[in-house]
Amino acid sequence: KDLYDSPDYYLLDELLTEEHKLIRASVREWVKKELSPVIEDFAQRAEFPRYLIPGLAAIGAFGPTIPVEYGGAGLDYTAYGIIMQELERGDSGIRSTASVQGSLVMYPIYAFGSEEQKQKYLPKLAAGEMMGCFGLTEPDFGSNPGGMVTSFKDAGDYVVLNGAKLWISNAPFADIAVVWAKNEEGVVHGLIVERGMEGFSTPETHQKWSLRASATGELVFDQVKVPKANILPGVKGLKGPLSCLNQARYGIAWGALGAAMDCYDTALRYSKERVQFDRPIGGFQLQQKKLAEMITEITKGQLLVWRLGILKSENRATPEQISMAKRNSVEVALDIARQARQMLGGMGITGEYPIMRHMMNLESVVTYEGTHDIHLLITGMDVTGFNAFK
Ligand code: TGC
Ligand code: FAD
Repeated sequence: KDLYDSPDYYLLDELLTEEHKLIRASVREWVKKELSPVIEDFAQRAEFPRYLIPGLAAIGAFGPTIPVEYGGAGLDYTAYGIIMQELERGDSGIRSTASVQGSLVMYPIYAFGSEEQKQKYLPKLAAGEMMGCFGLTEPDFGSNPGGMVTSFKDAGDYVVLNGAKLWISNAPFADIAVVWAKNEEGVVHGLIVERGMEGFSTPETHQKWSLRASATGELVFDQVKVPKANILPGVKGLKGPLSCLNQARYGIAWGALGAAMDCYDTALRYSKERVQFDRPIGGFQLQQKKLAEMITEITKGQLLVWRLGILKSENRATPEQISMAKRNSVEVALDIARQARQMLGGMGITGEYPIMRHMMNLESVVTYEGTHDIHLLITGMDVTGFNAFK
């Protein structure tokens, strides 16, 4: 069996189009040839493999649902999900880079930008000639972004931006940042801040045990003059950044299952090869229980995201449905990573196998884009009508 086949216990391939399968094959091939051979070393060294950016662009990982006229591929959301799944089978950090670029930078420019902004940024972002990051979280406002203190003041042709963002994926190398900040009336707006603007810096965050092959940093704004032409005209209020999160959370719902599949495939293979007490460990009931539960949860998750993809392509997916899928997939993936790691015994803690890396990565995935708890509260509020956040 090919190492890169995905589990398909319920014959879900029959629900995909030929185009979906072709896209999957090409991303899978890229991951197999370009990413998997090097990712462990980059993760161990805590370095982002920047040289892979043109390859990611070439397989259409940046903004696949953005229309062709702006450099995207105009694909449906199932295709987008499949791309994220295959990338995260390789590494959550690399999927993060693609999520941020497509869902959190290209999407807001496409959905809320002026025609000039779309023409100026989108084709370059799609081609990976320009990289972006998304600044919402602040040191004192993570789950509660509405409390943000980063703000800007009107100064004629430009605004003056002050404040700081923390935990920003791609920040250390990004050419532009889509930053969410409050105006003098306390209303949230999106601004495109460009590297090189005076007073704008992006210090890197070090010593992460998770997403080590992804670059994370801060965005610091000290009296940055941002031209008014860089403000996204099409949205105001917290729904601006939150609607970008719907896009990225959707991709993570598929992506985390990719990490889960890689852990499952690895543990399954190992269970057939590793002999203890004169038989393959896969013959012991305790190990079979783990594998049986893994494939059950992967299959349930696949069905959930497949249906969500259809709803999303029809513009009918609610943010609450997306929250449920993001939360479920990441929980499933983390549980599978932990079980799979145990199945490999001592080998499970080494970089010889991808499981421990996935497991550590998933600790970020369960936290960013809305924590596990926040998504539970979103579902809780949806079904009861009571807001338990505040
Ligand atoms: P609330 O009063 O509920 O809502 C404010 C306005 O926003 C609207 N809204 C949404 N719109 C679109 N999509 C959604 N998912 C939306 N959720 C809410 C809402 O209708 C309202 O609109 P309007 O017109 O009435 O003003 O806001 P709240 O302050 O009570 O917060 C709600 C809460 C807690 C659910 C929200 O703040 C939240 O989701 N918090 C989690 C924060 C989060 O997810 N941060 C992620 C940062 S980015 C990131 O992690 C990138 S990782 C990238 C990577 O590497 O992959
Ligand atoms: P907090 O909000 O302080 O939460 C701490 C704990 O309290 C959590 O367990 C949370 O679930 C719980 N909690 C909070 N509120 C409630 C409540 N009402 N009820 C019950 N429990 C609650 N952000 C960006 O803007 N852009 C990025 O590119 C980005 N990339 C990231 C990359 C990495 C590697 C990481 C780790 C984070 C990234 N983030 C990014 C930030 C991420 O979105 C936040 O970490 C996340 O939203 C949680 O915020 P916080 O860390 O401040 O935790």
